[in-house]
Amino acid sequence: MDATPLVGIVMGSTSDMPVMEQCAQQLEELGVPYEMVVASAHRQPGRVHEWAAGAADRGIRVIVAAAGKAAHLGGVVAAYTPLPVVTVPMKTSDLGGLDSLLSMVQMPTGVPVACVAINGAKNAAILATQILGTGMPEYRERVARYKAEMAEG
Ligand code: RP5
Repeated sequence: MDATPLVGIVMGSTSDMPVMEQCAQQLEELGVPYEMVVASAHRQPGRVHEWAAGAADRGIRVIVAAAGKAAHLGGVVAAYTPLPVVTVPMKTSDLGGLDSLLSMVQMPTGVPVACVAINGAKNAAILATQILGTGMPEYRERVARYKAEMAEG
């Protein structure tokens, strides 16, 4: 998409990409411009800092952060930005994603993140669009249309 990205998707590893492509696909279907990067909180903390700290100034309005195992990415991103952060816990081979889920939701007071289901990449896209819709009526309309289509079955 050519328009300035409104949603920033960040994930901890290229191994998260097959799941997070579903988030990108859903944003495309809703007509939301996005950018997508791989940056690990543990392996590339400097890259995460730079990306998250500059996101708001680049025009990003909502961040979606996906990671697995000791999934600190969403929390670290939230530490560096005033933007809302929606996290996606990745399903893992050892603990089924419960490790990712608990790592994400148990944030300390003062630094909240939202969290969707394990591998809930599509829902992260819809929630991000709903957040955009609070201030941008065209996105509220698109979510309303999406819900109406779901109701029709
Ligand atoms: C996390 O560790 C990533 O988000 C990924 O879900 C998990 C495994 O990463 P790889 O070892 O596949 O790179 O940081």
